[in-house]
Amino acid sequence: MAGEGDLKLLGLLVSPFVVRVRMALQMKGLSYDYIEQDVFDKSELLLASNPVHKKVPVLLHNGVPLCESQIIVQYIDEVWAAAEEGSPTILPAEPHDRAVARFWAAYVDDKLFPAWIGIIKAATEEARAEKTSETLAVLAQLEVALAECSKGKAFFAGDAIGYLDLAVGCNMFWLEALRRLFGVELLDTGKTPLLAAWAERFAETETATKVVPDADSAVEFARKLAARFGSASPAPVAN
Ligand SMILES: N[C@@H](CCC(=O)N[C@@H](CS)C(=O)NCC(=O)O)C(=O)O
Repeated sequence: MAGEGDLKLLGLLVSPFVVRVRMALQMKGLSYDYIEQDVFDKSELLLASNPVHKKVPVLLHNGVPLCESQIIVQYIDEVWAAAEEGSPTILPAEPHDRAVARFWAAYVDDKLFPAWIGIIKAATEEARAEKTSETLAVLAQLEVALAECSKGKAFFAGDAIGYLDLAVGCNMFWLEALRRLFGVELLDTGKTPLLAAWAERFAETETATKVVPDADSAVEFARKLAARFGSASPAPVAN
């Protein structure tokens, strides 16, 4: 697409936060240079671009860094708002719907990510079971949010994916990785039928198929993380 200026994304392929931003860039049809980072040995560019948190993603727009995935997605949506014909909007048009989408996206980052990453980092099987229950409780809450936000349509945002779909959806390949690693069934068609069906539809969207990495790469990264955190050994891998 013409006119976007120079875009560079500092990322980590398996980071849900990076996947979120890549999905937003994909939705807007923006091209960018992707620069993979080693989060265990941070580059000078990353440290200089995100001196406060020192985390990925960082979007460099004409050399100016933007940090925090939700803020970056909102920035992308604002800067390239209907800039090109046919480019979708990511946040809802109505202020109340925008506020609700932001509320649940904040909930996802506050509750869902810490719960499922805790399954990997758990030092004991008891701690892992606790984090599994915590993840299931958050997903049950998101089942209610999906029913309310979608109003019976296919996605949180309605007929097409939007802000909250990206916020939740970027975590889904990790839930599959956790199933393969620990045998935990987190997306249960019995317990959260709407969310399970939504996750299948989301995975089939062009945005997800173009951007979301394979769960195997998350499995591999999780093994590295578990070794670093001295976590309890993973159960035999379930395929
Ligand atoms: N709230 C941040 C979270 C970003 C984040 O946690 N990134 C991780 C990778 S998934 C990272 O860079 N970790 C490096 C570190 O913690 O030192 C966002 O939404 O962008």
